[in-house]
Amino acid sequence: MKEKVLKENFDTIFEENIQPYNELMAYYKCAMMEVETKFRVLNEEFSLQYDRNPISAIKTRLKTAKSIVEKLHRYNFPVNPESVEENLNDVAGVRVVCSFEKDVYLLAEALLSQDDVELISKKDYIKNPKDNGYRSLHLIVAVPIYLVNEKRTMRVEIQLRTISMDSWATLEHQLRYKKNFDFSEEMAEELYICSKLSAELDHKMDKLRKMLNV
Ligand code: 0O2
Repeated sequence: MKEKVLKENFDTIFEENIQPYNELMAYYKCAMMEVETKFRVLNEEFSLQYDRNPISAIKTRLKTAKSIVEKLHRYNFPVNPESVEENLNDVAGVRVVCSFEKDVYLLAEALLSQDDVELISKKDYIKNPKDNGYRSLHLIVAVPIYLVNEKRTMRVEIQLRTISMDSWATLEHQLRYKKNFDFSEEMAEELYICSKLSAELDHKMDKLRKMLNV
């Protein structure tokens, strides 16, 4: 039954509302590109200032229609393009992998100080890691995109993390996916210990950064 309802809504979003849905996805893609460019510009400027790159990698992703529909269902929101825009913050995602923990905060601050970037919400899982050990700085921002005849404001989810936070999260995600969310207590404990080691690595690398004054 649940499968059937999901499929019907999936068809609705795809077949009856294909045009507005496609348009909305194009707007999210533009917003994602805007945010990515802002980070690339900051990286250029910072690399001149500090003679090193604060950004190691930038990854972008648009949520698939399937996971959009699943999320709307999970929170009992209506399944239509208006509801996507009103209720979901993470359709467009930008992940910024930084060299050092300090860079995470420098970049977040620099982005948020731009007058066309509005902060909607912030979750600091670096200062307050999740119970499983997950660390990252999450921002939801609203940015303008300029179309031929209008200006629209779109929300983008930004995840900023260090290389070591990123490798922990990537591997944890892979393992969780394989185990279908069902970690034994022992495995969860091992992963937690790994996250502590990853935090220690960040702190040691940061000490070296400070010693070199970069
Ligand atoms: P994907 O495919 O990366 O997008 P919700 O968005 O409803 O799940 P909330 O509280 O708004 O809930 O989300 P939160 O905690 O800010 O984090 C959402 C995203 O952060 C996740 O997106 C992951 O990308 C990442 N994340 C959060 N917790 C963990 C974790 O424990 N391990 C890993 N590896 N990543 C995490 P999605 O939608 O799950 O997936």
